[in-house]
Amino acid sequence: MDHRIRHAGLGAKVMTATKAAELVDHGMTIGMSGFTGAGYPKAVPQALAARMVATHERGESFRVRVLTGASTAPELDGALARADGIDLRLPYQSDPELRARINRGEMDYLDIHLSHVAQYAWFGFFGKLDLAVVEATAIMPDGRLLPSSSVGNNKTWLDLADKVIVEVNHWQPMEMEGMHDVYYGTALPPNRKPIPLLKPDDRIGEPYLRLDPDKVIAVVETNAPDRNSAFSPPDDCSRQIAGHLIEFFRHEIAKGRLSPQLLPLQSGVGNIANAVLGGLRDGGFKGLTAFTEVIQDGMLDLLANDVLSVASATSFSLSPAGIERFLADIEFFRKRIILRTQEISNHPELVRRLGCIAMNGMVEADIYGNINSTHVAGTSIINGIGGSGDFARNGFMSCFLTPSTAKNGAVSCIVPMVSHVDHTEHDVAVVVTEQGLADLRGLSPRQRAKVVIERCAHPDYRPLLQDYFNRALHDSRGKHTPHLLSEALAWHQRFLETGDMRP
Ligand code: 0RQ
Repeated sequence: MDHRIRHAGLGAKVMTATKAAELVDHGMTIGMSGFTGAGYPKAVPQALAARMVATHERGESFRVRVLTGASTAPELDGALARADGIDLRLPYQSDPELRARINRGEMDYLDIHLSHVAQYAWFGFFGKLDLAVVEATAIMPDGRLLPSSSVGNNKTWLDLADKVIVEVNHWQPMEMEGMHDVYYGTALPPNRKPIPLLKPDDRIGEPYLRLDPDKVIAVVETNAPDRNSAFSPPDDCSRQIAGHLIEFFRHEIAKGRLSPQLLPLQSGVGNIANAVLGGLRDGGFKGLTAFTEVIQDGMLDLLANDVLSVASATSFSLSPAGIERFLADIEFFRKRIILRTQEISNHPELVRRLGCIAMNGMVEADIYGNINSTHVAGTSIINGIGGSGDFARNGFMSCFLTPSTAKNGAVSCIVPMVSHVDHTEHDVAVVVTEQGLADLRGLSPRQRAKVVIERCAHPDYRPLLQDYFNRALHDSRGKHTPHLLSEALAWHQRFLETGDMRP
């Protein structure tokens, strides 16, 4: 028996992905592993997609409902979307093929807070979970799973599903053993108890996922890397955004509102987030912690340089260079990284208790501080809200970051009214662009509009925003949040009609 499948009964269930995919039926609701391109099943979804295509060619339907942790990769979301095999998908996604189908209205997509997914599944809000397809690094002698590069919602899928397919991926390093912390103390209302986590590095659970071996209908072996998307080095704009934020942190330390160790950091994905992390390193910060969702390259760097002492998350999202670095020093990183279920990594109770500093990208902000993180022109989704809302509402302070313009200047990311709201004005403390930083704490709507326009808008759009605001101050019927309703969304309409927000 292979050393990674140490349970005799489960060793007897090893089969090919094609055979395993034959056990999946049309109409099933399936919980799959995977979070930001890490730890997703690599073989069964592709075999399933092939079956779907063949079934559709016979004129029969074959579609399933797919629940994951967050985004996956071409082998899962891409393959199933191309096969027209997804009826409903939730939550966060980032696959171009899947996104195109969602935006053409060919399938349903449910964009919900990442911390809500597990509890909604337990509440029964998604119906019965027929099947779990979960990647693991190994199967332990007692049948428990050594998780792989993400934990996500795997605990919930394994507990709730009627049947389970395990993919054991030989590419995932065995040295990750001991890095995970799976908490089994969550109960349902009204029987919930406080979660006993007081510091980002507290371990409150077990390093393995429990699994009832009798539910397992197939074990499939793979040897395939995670998505591992490359990062481009931070550009000037990202570095300027990072610079404004770090200057602001220093100001807050000087004012005594933050200590030199700041508070546990939550950092979104992407190049701006990486630039902020790089800025903290270059700025001489030490002894910081992270309580976040995703460990990306910048976090490894901070851990290696002792800027960060510990990082708690639910998943990796590393570039090929980041993976090499992680593997080369895995003993070091295992002591400093804790991977938890996403209901714990993003838990509102913990985010509030620890006082996380939330830093996330956005699509656009309006002059009053409402944030759109997900939609272009109000109707086409990009990725989804992810965990940004879990941290924005509950953290110590919520910062949203974006270049001031998009599409080569044809779009202003500061607008009179956002075309879609993910984070309301009540959840937003700080807005940052390369132009500057708007500190919205304690400001009324009219005060906020003034600083957002002055500090964050691009000079091409600043006079237009100022003109809108001045006229709204004069002509708006209500003067608390002044708007010209017939004009508030006109910039988006102009972009749709002319490809440019400027008149
Ligand atoms: O599209 O590539 O076609 O040109 O949006 O924008 O500038 O590459 O920025 O990669 O940081 O993503 C909000 C999408 C930003 C991300 C978002 C277009 C732009 C480009 C991407 P193109 P950039 P980023 C942790 C927390 C929500 C989830 C979250 C996100 C594309 O940060 O998904 O925060 N956030 N999770 O051209 C039209 C505008 C635009 C615009 C940008 N105003 N109008 N298009 N774009 N601004 C992670 C998890 O939760 C898992």
